[in-house]
Amino acid sequence: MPETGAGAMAGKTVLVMGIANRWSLAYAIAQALARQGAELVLTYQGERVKRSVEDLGAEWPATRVYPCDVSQDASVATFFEQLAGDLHGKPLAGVVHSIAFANKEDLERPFAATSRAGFALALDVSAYSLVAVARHAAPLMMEGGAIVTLTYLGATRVVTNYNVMGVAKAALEAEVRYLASELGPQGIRVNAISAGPIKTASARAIKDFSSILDHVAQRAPLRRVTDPAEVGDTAAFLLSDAGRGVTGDVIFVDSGYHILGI
Ligand code: 0WD
Repeated sequence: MPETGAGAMAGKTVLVMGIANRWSLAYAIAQALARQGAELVLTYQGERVKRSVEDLGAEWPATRVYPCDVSQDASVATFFEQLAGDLHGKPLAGVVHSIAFANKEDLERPFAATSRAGFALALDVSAYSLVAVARHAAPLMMEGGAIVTLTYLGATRVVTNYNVMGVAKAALEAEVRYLASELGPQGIRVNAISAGPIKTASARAIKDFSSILDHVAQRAPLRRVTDPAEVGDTAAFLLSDAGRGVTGDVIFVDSGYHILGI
């Protein structure tokens, strides 16, 4: 059943990066955007997920799908060149960056054991990629718009086993502020959504992830874990005109868990 219709995003083109499968947060965001009438551009990392992203994209009419591996400068440059050509001068209104990666062993062993290479890889894919994407996307956002990335509480608090990914998310959140300051004069807003823990392929790489889910369900003010659709709706809000006054910020969509002390 196609989820399109006139809505807050009607006539707007939004790039969504980071769908791997139907459990991906990027997929929930794409669904929310499509429901509000956005035309979607999806990217996939490589051949491993190509089919799955193409199949998911086929649910929405006029969706364009391209490969883009954010760890490769040439892949990022080629993708944005192709996109610019295919849009024929139509502006890009929004970008969703929903991408992260760290070696599994770095999410299991003591943080102090993180290797130089593992640190560089996690920061490159999970944090630097937003800088590269914003640099290429901004010239296509001629009428302004919004960029949204995904972060987690582990950026500012110690979350067991989140380790180097917490450091990458801290860098990502700082990037949100620097990019918001730099791109604001062009009418481009930049924000992060700090999502509560959700069972996705990436999350399963974190050791003892299910005990984190149980803890949140028992303790969060709303006494439940985060539903991906809640993240989707908040992203759609930030990308729409309704979010026009919000930039450089981290919005928590986590059942309120982050307010808790003891
Ligand atoms: O609990 C969670 N699931 C939370 C996730 C809580 C708070 C934040 N997040 C964040 C993640 O850190 C990430 O930034 O949300 C974002 C999306 O993650 P996800 O939806 O939980 O996980 P997943 O479905 O795995 O999507 C992440 C995708 C990769 O998936 P796989 O499973 O194939 O590694 O990031 C993509 C890839 O599709 N990705 C890349 N894309 C382009 N180039 C690259 C790359 N080099 N590396 C990973």
